[in-house]
Amino acid sequence: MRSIVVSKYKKIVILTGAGISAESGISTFRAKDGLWEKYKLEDVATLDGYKRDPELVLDFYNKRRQSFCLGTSKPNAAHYALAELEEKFDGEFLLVTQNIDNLHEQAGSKNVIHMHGELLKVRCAKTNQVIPWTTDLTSNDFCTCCQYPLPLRPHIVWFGEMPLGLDIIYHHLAQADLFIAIGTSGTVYPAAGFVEEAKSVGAESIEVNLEPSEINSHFDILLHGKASQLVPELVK
Ligand code: BJW
Repeated sequence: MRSIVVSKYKKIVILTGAGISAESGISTFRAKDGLWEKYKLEDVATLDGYKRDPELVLDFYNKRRQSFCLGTSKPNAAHYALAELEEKFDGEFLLVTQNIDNLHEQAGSKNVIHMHGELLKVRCAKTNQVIPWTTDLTSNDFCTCCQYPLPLRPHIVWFGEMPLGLDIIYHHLAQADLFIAIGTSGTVYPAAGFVEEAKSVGAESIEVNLEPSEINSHFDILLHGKASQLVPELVK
């Protein structure tokens, strides 16, 4: 496989999804043995689900916080290759991840937007004040920013909620000359629409995924296989 000539580009936007962390031992969502086979999406990834059964939702995120961020999950070669690319690239570089783990940061990436939130943060349901958080979250944990404290909720973007950092993301997409999507099925919007935004301003687009995504026809170049092998080869 030929690698990209990085010096050809001035503004790179990279989008990552669950597939980039799969080889670090983190389950994806839509695989046969993925998270949505074990949990009902509407129970654990919606505000209604959280209101119905907060304990179930807190437990879902507590377990994942312990194992992905504070446990044995470590970045793989794809995470490290993106951190090295950012380090050596002279132009503007933005890494947008849909993942809530911190493996990009552990690998050394700097300019990262977690558009679906982060496991290592919680927020006040009333003021949206965000607080770093490393322990289990319980329904007895209250924020201290309100006059009448409310329970803290996971800092996660559930279905029907507005993803984070969209202004910055669309600003970068509007100027991008290279867009790469890695390890994402292309089923969840608005992230699945980013490739069309980038293409509309003439950016080159590359998909790196185990299999063709739902939106593969929008990409100029398709690379199908494991991220840990393809990403280091692509950006070396
Ligand atoms: C490998 C690999 C290896 C494996 N190497 N690859 C109808 C039409 C359009 C939109 C909507 C609609 N109805 C509702 C909507 C909106 C909705 C939506 O998109 N729904 C769809 C299901 C249709 N979206 C929202 O509600 C979002 N908010 C929103 O739209 O706000 C309004 C708005 C309006 C206008 C502009 C902007 C905004 C919020 C979405 C929140 C998503 N939340 C979740 C859960 C929270 C986080 C968590 O608990 O972890 O985020 S859902 C889940 O899916 C998670 C992920 O970030 C997200 C994406 O999944 P991802 O990363 O693609 O994972 P998979 O498993 O699907 O795919 C992994 C891929 O990797 C596979 O293809 C594998 O092959 C591959 N792979 N191993 C390389 N080793």
